[in-house]
Amino acid sequence: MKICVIGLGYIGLPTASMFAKSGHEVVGVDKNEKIVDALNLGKIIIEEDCLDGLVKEVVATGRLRGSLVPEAADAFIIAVPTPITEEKKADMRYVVSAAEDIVPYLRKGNTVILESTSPAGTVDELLMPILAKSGLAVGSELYLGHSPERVIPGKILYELVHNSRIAGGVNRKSAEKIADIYRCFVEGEIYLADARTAELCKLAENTFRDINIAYANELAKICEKSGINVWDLISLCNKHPRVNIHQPGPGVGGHCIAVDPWFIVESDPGTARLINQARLINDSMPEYVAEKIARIVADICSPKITVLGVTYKPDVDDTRESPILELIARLKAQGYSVTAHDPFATGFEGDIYESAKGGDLLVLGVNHKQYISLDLLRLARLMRQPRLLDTRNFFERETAEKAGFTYFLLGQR
Ligand code: SAJ
Repeated sequence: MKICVIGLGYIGLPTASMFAKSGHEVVGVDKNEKIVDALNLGKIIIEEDCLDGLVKEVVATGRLRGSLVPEAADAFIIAVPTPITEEKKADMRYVVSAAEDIVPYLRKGNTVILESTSPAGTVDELLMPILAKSGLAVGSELYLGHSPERVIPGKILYELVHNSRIAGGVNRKSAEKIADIYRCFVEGEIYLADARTAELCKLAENTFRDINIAYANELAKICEKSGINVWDLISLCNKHPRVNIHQPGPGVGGHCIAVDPWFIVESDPGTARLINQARLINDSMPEYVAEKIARIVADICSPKITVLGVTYKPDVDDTRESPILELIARLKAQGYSVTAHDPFATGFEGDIYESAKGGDLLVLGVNHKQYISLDLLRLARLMRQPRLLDTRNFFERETAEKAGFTYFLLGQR
């Protein structure tokens, strides 16, 4: 089978590579020349576990190549971004453009699959009219549907294979065609559904996580007022066989959980009140942490702050919607001198010990694994006022205090 994957980002590229590894001929299409050129050299410009080796292998076999424009194929997979506008509405322009771009190449018997996370109704109301311009009857001559990705950055290749998947079609035949296409590498179950259910399913999964995290963040605020340690509280609550409260933190970032719930709110704002509130609670966290920092350094003249971690979560290079970047912007706006370090994010790789020298507060924003080996004793000695705010319950209070830090924890007074 020849498969054309439109969009070579965090989802499109791994998916294209898995199809190629399974023996299909795959053309990866992207408008970004840098991505296409790198791909044709067997290289990648994003960080994802084991992806570089896989891409190198499938490009070397000739099964995957990059192109700036689509080509005729048996199946087309659209995996382009669906960002959010300032007004918290889904920006569907990349999906529209990808769909328009493939119309001239569509042939009878082709399958078109939308993978990009999209508001419910996108396939039926947005894609179908565009693809119908091919002259093919959608559902009988052209199969169409939505099969959302569910993979977690950092473990994308493992989860592509092992997670279950939903194949949502505009009709049963389309859903079956979609399921058949993914079966070459998906070892999890593939469940058939209609396209609209598949679309909302993806949004509802990420919204579940957003609401759960909002609950944890709200508990953190309650605990800070009442002298309870929220991390101990949640850990004890989670001993209950039917309770699984997520972790609080400085906010929810990334291109999925911080965005997708808004797609539900957008389509039914009057009803989606809990979903809306959860988003607001999670979005309030950078400001909440900035206020806590202001209290911690209130007695220091011209405080110097070093932030550890700027990505949206640990051990990835992605800074999209990162709450830490927002926190840093707020701290700078408050007039503090702020430096930031991150081992993965471009432009933040400097020396932590150098940045902390003469500083007053270290803020652990992202719990990257490699921060475990930080020499806290050395850091404390280098600083003017060794204070540490841990937003992730990453360090042990006792260890930090022994090293000479005054330790502050998000979710505890
Ligand atoms: N976070 C918390 N507390 C937690 C868990 C996460 O504050 O207990 C924060 C993280 O620090 C991060 C944000 O939430 O800023 C999102 O991180 P994540 O690890 O929860 O999720 P993503 O965005 O990397 O991936 C999610 C996953 N969805 C679910 O787990 C329901 C993944 O399976 C989806 O495929 C992905 O979104 C996507 O592409 O939609």
